[in-house]
Amino acid sequence: MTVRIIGVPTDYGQDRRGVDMGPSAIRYGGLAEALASAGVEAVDDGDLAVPRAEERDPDSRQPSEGNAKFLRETEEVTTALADRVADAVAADETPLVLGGDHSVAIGSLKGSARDAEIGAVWFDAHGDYNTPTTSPSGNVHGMPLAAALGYDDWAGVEWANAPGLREENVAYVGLRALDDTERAAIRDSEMTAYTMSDIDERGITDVVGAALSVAADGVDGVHVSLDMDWLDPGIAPGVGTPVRGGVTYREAHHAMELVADADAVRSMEVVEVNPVLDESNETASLATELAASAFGKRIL
Ligand code: 5AB
Ligand code: MN
Ligand code: MN
Ligand code: MN
Repeated sequence: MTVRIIGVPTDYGQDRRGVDMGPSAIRYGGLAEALASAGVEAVDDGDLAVPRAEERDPDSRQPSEGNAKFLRETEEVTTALADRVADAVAADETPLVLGGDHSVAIGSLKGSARDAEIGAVWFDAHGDYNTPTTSPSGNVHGMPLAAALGYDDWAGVEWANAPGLREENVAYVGLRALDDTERAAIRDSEMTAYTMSDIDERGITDVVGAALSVAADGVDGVHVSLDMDWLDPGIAPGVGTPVRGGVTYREAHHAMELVADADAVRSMEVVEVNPVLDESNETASLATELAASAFGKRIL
């Protein structure tokens, strides 16, 4: 297997500056060595060019697009990313996208779903199912799944949709912080949602196995989206929107080992690492370990 690393140093999707340094921190945290230890060949494409936020206006949005900030920039970045992801998949490689904030998922999903049907497993504390109208913050990192699925008024924003992804093939793992409108929308949707309570009750093995089955059912491959705030902030402090009560170090590794075992990964992203908020780069280096597990690293 060849893994194609694509860095996306963007923070247009959220307010906590610093997440744009994520790709650099993850590489510094030992990504190349971690992937080598998993026995995969990795090719690093470097970073996408992202315009500097200081020169851009957060209000550069169109009225029809509600409160979403930096939508033009997000379109620019995710459209370029989608091409890079689609090229990697077409070359029989597995793209590994390094965020940046979670808005990059719009590009990963579009690229992975180009001329294909895909599913997605969303490892996150959050639902990321807001729209420019329902979002309490206006931050696009809280909206990428709704954008890709064309939910509600995102449907009018054609560039963000990934037609090859259907709600029926999306599974959340580890939810614990939802906005009220978002909760209602997820309940109404055809997505499968496993919360932290489900993990408490059924265990990580059962929940992740079920999520992978939902995502892989009848599709060409699965996109794995790993938001580092999925983990407990005690072990992953370097994120912009930490929420107590996340998965443990062992649960996270085991989940990624199950991802590798499922042998269905078409594309993957690791997002929301913010080195400015991190402690000794531990969140970034944990991200590299989890990527290695997802690509097949084993203890023995
Ligand atoms: B993340 C919140 N729901 O929409 C919003 O880290 C938080 O990509 C979103 O999961 C968190 O602003 C987005 C309050
Ligand atoms: Mn999150
Ligand atoms: Mn997220
Ligand atoms: Mn976040």
